[in-house]
Amino acid sequence: MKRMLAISDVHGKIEEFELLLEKANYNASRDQLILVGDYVDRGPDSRAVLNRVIELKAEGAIVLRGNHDDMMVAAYHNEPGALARWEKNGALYTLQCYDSTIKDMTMPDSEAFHDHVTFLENLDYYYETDDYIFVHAGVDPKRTVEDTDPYDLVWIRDEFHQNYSGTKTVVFGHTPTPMLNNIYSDHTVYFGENNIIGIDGGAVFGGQLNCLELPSKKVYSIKG
Ligand SMILES: [Mn+2]
Repeated sequence: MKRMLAISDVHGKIEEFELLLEKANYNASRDQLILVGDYVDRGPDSRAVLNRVIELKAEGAIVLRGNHDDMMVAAYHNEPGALARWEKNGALYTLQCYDSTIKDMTMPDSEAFHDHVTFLENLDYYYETDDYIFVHAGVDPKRTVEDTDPYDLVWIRDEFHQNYSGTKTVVFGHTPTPMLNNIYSDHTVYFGENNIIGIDGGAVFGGQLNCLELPSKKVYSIKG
């Protein structure tokens, strides 16, 4: 049986991402890598992360969407309010990876940017196996994952964390684990009693990038 390796919320941290794949000894022919969204914003090189994620997908990784990825797609298509919302969430660093002269929220006139948006908008929101659901933020606890609004799949927090009661284990990112562990300095993976596993170690906020190995529940991590 293949190892499953789940990583979330890379947020432009290309160096830490590469180190983590190495530390977990990731091998595309032996392992199933599952990336749980939020490749862009806040960190130093979202463009490099997306280039790497595109390669990893071509080699067999399952690549899911996060709320930051969704915000980038919505801003590109000039949806109402999307630009202001994305700006508040660290977008300027992302835009400057494509055009270093950008000082406001101008969309880069760049083929790479266009290609990356196209890549992101074609990603799935969740991946389900017999035992697990992988999703960026969580599921609506009153619904099945397939009936959960995509908005909730990438944004939900407490309602899911507190009320999920399904039999499949949900592996998610989005909410940094200090908030789940209820200890400000604890960036380790959160194993909830209600079959939920939070893996976002808040690397971009001075925490760590985590990789959860399944079914062993072993964790690899790199300091952010
Ligand atoms: Mn997120």
